[in-house]
Amino acid sequence: MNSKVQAVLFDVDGTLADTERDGHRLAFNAAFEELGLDWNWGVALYGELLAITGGKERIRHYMENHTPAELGRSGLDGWIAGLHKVKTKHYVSLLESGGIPLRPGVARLIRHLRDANIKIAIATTTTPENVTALLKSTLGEDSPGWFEVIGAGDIVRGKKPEPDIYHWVLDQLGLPAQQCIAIEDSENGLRASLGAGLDTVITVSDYTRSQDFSGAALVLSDLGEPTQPFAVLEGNVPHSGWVDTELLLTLKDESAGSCGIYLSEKAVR
Ligand code: XBP
Ligand code: MG
Repeated sequence: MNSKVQAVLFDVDGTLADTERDGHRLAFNAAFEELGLDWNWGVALYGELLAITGGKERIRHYMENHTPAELGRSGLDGWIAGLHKVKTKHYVSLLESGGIPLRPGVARLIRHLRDANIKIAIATTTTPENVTALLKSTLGEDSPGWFEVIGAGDIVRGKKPEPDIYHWVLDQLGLPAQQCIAIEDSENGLRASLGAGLDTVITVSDYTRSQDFSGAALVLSDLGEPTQPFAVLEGNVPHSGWVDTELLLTLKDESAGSCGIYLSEKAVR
């Protein structure tokens, strides 16, 4: 065992599952409809809006840029919070209907980390209920309890790309960043994890593929499966394969003094 890797911190949206285009976006639109708003966020517009992390912050940003007259509503903060609550209701029910699967390699990696007694944690911008619903619908009722720490939503003041949520999770874990690894899918997420000093593996998603991932330890298509190896988009990996427990345990190479990722013998067989 490598004592230098004590925990893996997972982002949620885009990393555990492709939740944005056919999940959050649809839930926002359903909430707009329920409240009688004639707003509709198409796929391309939503891609632009993703630059703003956090649903409430995204709604406000949309209003500032597309419906500025609406900003004059009295009790604007409360109104946005109410709209966002309706959105969360729709999103959770979409997840509960089994609408969104985990990305390749996610369930397998989580299982391997647990088997290896490496702690797992969540560091996300999304609302806590969304995390619980996604985990339960994909990994089972008891799966939220597998995570040592779940850091989500408004628990910190600054959402990604601010590093606050990663600092909070590390603090709760009682571990230094040097002993942990983050897995992210977006530039905002990477800025946050790097800001907290975490070596970070990126698995790109459709909305994030062309973003700037400089500073990442490795950029992959996904975590890979034995039957569906990852593609390496940036960084040095001796062979294509899949991220597994042993691979992550060797992520930090003390002798190199920098971050490296290697395929274990098991992984390349
Ligand atoms: C992604 C986000 C979230 C979701 C929407 O978070 O920015 O805002 O798009 O969720 P991450 P809420 O990649 O950090 O998981 O509406 O609940 O904010
Ligand atoms: Mg993400």
